[in-house]
Amino acid sequence: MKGRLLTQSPPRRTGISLATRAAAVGAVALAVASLQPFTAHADSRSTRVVGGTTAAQNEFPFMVHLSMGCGGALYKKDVVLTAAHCMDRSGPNTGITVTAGVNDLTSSSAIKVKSTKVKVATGYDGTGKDWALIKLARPIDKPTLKIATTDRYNRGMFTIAGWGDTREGANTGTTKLRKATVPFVADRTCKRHYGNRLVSKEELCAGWQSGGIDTCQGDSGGPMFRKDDAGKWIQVGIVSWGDGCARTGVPGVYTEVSHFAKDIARAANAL
Ligand code: 4AZ
Repeated sequence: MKGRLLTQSPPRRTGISLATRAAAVGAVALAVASLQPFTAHADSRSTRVVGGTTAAQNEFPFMVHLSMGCGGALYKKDVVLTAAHCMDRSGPNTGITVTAGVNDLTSSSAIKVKSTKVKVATGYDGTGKDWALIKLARPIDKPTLKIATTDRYNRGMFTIAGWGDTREGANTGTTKLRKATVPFVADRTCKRHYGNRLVSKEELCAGWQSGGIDTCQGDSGGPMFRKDDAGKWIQVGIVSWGDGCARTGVPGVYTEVSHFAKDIARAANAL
């Protein structure tokens, strides 16, 4: 068991929900309040926020669940991109079971594949650089999720998905994959709450000023994504941390994937 959201506080983080939680399965908090973005997003709210709904089967076919209670996304057919804080260390690792191909983790049609190796971001120490790759024992025949290689998609509305808690402190996770929509929050705005705990070059924030919709414990490692200009899903974030879940004025913090895109590509080729 590992992970900031699961069992341990990382060095220098003081986030409440990161503190001392027992293992739980990921999810999306969805107490739906009156939604307001931190900055004007005009009409987006009624039409795009579907906060806290169950995802449709095959809606996010790149989405995977990890046995220690984290999420992830298929970066290659045999490589999962997740959060460093969900992993113990780099090296051989046959102890992770990756579940794919289903919304319902209890489904008998779930594809389950073991890990063979883990690569944690070089220099990861609990602050920033929260990404890791898992090599799988065999490829999974599902679509991969491409990652953002420039910052052009670090804006707008994002989809979050996971099997984590549906409210802060629940510690249960969910059996069925849930999804929600959250708007980008600028670093400067995010720092109103987090101050210099936010590593702004390496992290990006998302959430509604009014709270109510967010990732939560057990969603860690899962992707935050949006459509690119061609209408294809593209990953912009990795669920990383936050102070609690879905609190008013407290965005979720995500690894800024575009900042690490080259490192991730290199590491995947070397896995
Ligand atoms: C966690 O503990 C966690 N609200 C994940 C995301 C957020 C907070 C906590 C963001 O895994």
